[in-house]
Amino acid sequence: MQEIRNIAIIAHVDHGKTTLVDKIIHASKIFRENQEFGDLILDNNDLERERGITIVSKNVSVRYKGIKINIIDTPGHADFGGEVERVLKLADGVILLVDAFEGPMPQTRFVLGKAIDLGLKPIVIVNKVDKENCRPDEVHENVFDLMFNLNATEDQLDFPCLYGSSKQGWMSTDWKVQTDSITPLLDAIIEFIPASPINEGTPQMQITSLDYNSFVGRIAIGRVARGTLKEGMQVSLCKADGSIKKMRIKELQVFEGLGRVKTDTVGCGEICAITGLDDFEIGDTVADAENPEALTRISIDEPTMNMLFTINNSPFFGKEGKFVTSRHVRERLMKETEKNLALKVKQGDSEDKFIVFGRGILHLSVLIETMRREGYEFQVGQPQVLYMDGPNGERMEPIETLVVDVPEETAGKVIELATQRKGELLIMEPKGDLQHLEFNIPSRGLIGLRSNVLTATQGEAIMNHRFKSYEPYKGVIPGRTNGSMISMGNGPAVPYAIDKLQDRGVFFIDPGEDIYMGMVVGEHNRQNDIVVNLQTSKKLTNMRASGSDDNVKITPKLNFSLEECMEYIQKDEYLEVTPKSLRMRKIYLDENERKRSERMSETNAALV
Ligand SMILES: Nc1nc2c(ncn2[C@@H]2O[C@H](COP(=O)(O)OP(=O)(O)OP(=O)(O)O)[C@@H](O)[C@H]2O)c(=O)[nH]1
Ligand SMILES: [Mg+2]
Repeated sequence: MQEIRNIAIIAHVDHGKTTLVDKIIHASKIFRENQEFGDLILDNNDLERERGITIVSKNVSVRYKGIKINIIDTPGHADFGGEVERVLKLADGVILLVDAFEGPMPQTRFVLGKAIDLGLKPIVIVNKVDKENCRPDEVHENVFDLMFNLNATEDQLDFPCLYGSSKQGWMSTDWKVQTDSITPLLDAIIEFIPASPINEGTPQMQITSLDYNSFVGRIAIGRVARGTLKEGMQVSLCKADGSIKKMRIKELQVFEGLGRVKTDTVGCGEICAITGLDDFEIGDTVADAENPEALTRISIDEPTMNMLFTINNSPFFGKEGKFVTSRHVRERLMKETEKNLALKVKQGDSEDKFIVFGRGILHLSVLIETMRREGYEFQVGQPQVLYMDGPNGERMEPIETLVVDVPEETAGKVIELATQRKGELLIMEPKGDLQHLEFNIPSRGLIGLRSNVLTATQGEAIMNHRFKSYEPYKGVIPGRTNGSMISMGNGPAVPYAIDKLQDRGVFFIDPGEDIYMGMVVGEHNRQNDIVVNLQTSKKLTNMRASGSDDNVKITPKLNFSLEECMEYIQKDEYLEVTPKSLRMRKIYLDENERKRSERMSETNAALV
């Protein structure tokens, strides 16, 4: 039987996982002359390419010295951490990549902790040693300390360590001795990662991820934990509620190179894809037809944030989107929950409102961006963190670890900003020529913090955070300090009118852009909201205009990304999302209605 090594590559975001997998695939060409590879880009969906991050984990497979190595590339961003936890179930060992300058970061700690708890053997790679100012030996030591603190076993602490550059395509046991290939890594995998165990008995496979193909429908992916699976075989599907369904395996595939190939038998230890199973969920076990035994279900991280999704009811409704009704939005959201496990959807207080729960801003923004690219048009509300009741009925809120690496001169400003938002400074130490700061901070406080920190540090700060735990409520955090400029009327914004209001704040719209009453067109430089008239043209007078009047100089608009808009909007505002535009608006477009609703909530507050 084919000897197999199943290995997952884990790391903090951007430490070079996907680049390394790329290089492994390229190197494997040398070992199998007849295989054809194009220029490989593993981050293959549009959003992944544009953002340069991995969103969903992917499997590839190479052969080296007669052994099949299944490699799982995982996402490094904290919002997709649940994905990593799941796919670690497919692996017998992990490659932990750590940036030779940055060292272990919050997500390194999280993914490594999970791998250690699962008893997986790690190989450590100190990556990016080609970078100037890197500190590989120190980083190696930091990794050891981290593992020790995470209660690694003797065997895990005795990890092999390689140094190298994924980008330049080399690995070595000594960072000062550059090699010309990544074969030292492949050798280490074969030597140190245990072969996938062969368990005899009736078949068992837990479904850990899924794929979709319009010809065959949903495809279940997992590792055979016991026995053998065969094409055409009758199996039982053990579901979450304890029920068991009989079904038949239509087709089996295993991973080979960048794709999958059809096969008739899959032995124990191999990762495979099954078609023909319908109505399965991630976590279900494919088991023996006669004597089904379910494997322990995978626990998924609970959401920490939610957002209202609703149909677009702005005056521009239906102008730019293809799918606009509440039925469209509902069906799309429900479909997403099938594969996006950390995501939950609940019906809101009316037919056209949905509360979507996720793991963070990026988790939700990837969904929003995907939907708008598919042609959906809808609105979202201000992101809300999820509170919980503590053991004594007290209010508990999500707290995160925030890490900021920043040039020394601006460290003070970052500390000030974080402290204003109830951040608690835990660590402050030099790291190369940067200051390394670590805080505990409420998730609430993080919303909108990134843009403030980047402004305060001229874009020099590197900021990362990850959920830590629920802790007692830390008290009120002051919100955005600036009010909104709100359009009074409908129609294109007249350049002259914008020009006249430039000293009142910054605009989010271009001159001539079509706007509507109640739309947020800019940020007021004071705390309160103001209503502005952008449809007025210059008054015609008998006085001769001085020449300069006609050459209106308008500061370019402030262009917010989707995440910036999500973090910017206030409680009484919506973000209108269409395939073409992002517009911020007041929930009540009419000023009088806004005032009435404000008075109502004040009265309610007074009554409580
Ligand atoms: N200098 C240097 N840059 C590298 C090296 N490896 C990767 N990079 C760069 O680091 C960036 C991130 O690389 P990726 O391979 O996408 O990182 P990743 O770990 O897959 O990131 P996520 O999937 O988002 O967690 C890219 O710009 C790479 O070119 C390296 O060895 N040296
Ligand atoms: Mg990646």
